[in-house]
Amino acid sequence: MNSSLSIPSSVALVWRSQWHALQAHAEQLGPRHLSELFAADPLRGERLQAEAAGLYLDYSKQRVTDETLRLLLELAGACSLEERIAAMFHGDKINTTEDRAVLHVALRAPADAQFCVDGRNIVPDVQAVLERMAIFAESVRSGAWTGHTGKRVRNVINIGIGGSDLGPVMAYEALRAYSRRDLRFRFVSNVDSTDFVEATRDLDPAETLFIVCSKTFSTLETLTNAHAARDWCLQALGDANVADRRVVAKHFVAVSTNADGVAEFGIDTAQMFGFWDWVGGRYSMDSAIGLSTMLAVGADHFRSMLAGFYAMDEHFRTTPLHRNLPVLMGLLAIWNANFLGASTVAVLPYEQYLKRFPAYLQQLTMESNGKHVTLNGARVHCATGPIYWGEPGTNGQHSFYQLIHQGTRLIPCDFIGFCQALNPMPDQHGGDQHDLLMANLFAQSEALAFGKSADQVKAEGTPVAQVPHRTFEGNRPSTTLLAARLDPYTLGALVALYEHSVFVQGIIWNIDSFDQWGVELGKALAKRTAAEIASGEDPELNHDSSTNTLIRRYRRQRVPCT
Ligand code: G6Q
Repeated sequence: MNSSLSIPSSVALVWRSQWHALQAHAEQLGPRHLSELFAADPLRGERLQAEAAGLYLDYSKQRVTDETLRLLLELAGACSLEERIAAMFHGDKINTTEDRAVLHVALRAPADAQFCVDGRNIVPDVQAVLERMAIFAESVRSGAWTGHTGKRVRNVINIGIGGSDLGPVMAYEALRAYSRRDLRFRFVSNVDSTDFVEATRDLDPAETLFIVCSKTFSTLETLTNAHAARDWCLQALGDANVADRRVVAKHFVAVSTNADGVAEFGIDTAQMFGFWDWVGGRYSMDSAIGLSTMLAVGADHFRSMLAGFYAMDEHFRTTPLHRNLPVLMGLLAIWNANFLGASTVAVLPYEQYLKRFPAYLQQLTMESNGKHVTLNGARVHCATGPIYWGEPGTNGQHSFYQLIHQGTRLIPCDFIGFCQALNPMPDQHGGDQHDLLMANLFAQSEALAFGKSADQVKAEGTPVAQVPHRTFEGNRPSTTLLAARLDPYTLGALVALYEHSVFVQGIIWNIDSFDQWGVELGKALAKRTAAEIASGEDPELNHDSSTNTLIRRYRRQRVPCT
């Protein structure tokens, strides 16, 4: 059953030969420019595309030929990609280091689907939580749910960090156009108290609801902020005659897998929305962790987002690899990272509502694939997990695009655009502002691919000394994702596309894309250092000399709060 747990040596051998074939192919292809590839195949832009769940993927501006794709697909075959996709959907424990199934796909499956963990269908549990979320969301949105003093909720603050924050804040921003404008949403994640203070300073506690999101309910930042929130509420609303828990009951709900931790904090578990250990934090925005999203956009839009996720899941599960969007995106990422030497990917959404999408993707991609050992515990043979970063267009064009166009590094780009504006506006010339936005997207990917030759620059009458400075080599690869409109369905499909693309890359590298021991390390280290900083006595410090000196210096200059 667990075909996914390690690569049998016969497969590893085939894999190695495919890898070498790709290396040889990359050397051969090296000198060929995208201009040449397009000239040789006038239909390239129409051919190298795929479409699913409302997303159109144009990968013709990637530096690939049909042979590249054939070899990449062979590599995928050698890695048993299809079997491993099946293993994930089957509920096999493919997160081997944590001995867990990886079933975020069950979160968006229809009610009559079946996903089993340890022989038990988990879909009814998922649906039950969704139902409870919908009832709660409706009661808040309608004003039926009131705070301790009887005022209706006007402010919702999500407290969480990492996977319990980045998904919710990204989704809220992305779907703002569909959100209730009479509800204010804020997100507190950082243990820096400024985050909490700034998020609450202009709010009335009597109108504020906190959603404490923590899978483990033991994360330092989240518990610290949750305690600060409780104090903030009780200071304003606590009453000697009323037990604090009655205030907490009206102003706090929790999302967690840890019922004991939630109860210990003082939130009645009847006000807890559960999820499960087979949902990784960074794959959880469509679980109860998305409660703030549902409060903002309502249960119907949330369901529509789940439908978009599901459409992409089904596409990923059933479509032949050569037409499969996440597979193509994943394999192209491998090609760029391992055979063309790119160490980063720029994500460039031409949609202001997606302004937090690059930050969200940073966690999804880098926490998943920033690994240096294989499933078998051996050191990986090649670069893994490229660095994801980005900004919405057109802002980035006026800052870092310079380096992408004319720098010395190869930076593959993912352009994301929509055919319809959510806030259409004419420009000052009577045109359409959205057309300007999209013209920029198309022009950028074109300029990156084809550049501007020295001859073209000279022909414009440019002084000779300036010609090298104004020349653009081009041959910078990019992918363009185009959809009709940013709506909940499309957002779901887009996120699922990247989730599965990350999975595909992890399979090729044979790493565990679903653990995060690097994050766990940080959680443990900070606890020890915090105790040393707070110590009344001069603590005995046993770190390295740099860390010891920094802690001592900090202890001398800090002004403890009273
Ligand atoms: C995500 C990671 C990590 C996690 C946070 C918060 O995949 O595991 O980012 O989401 O550390 O953890 P809790 O939800 O347990 O507070």
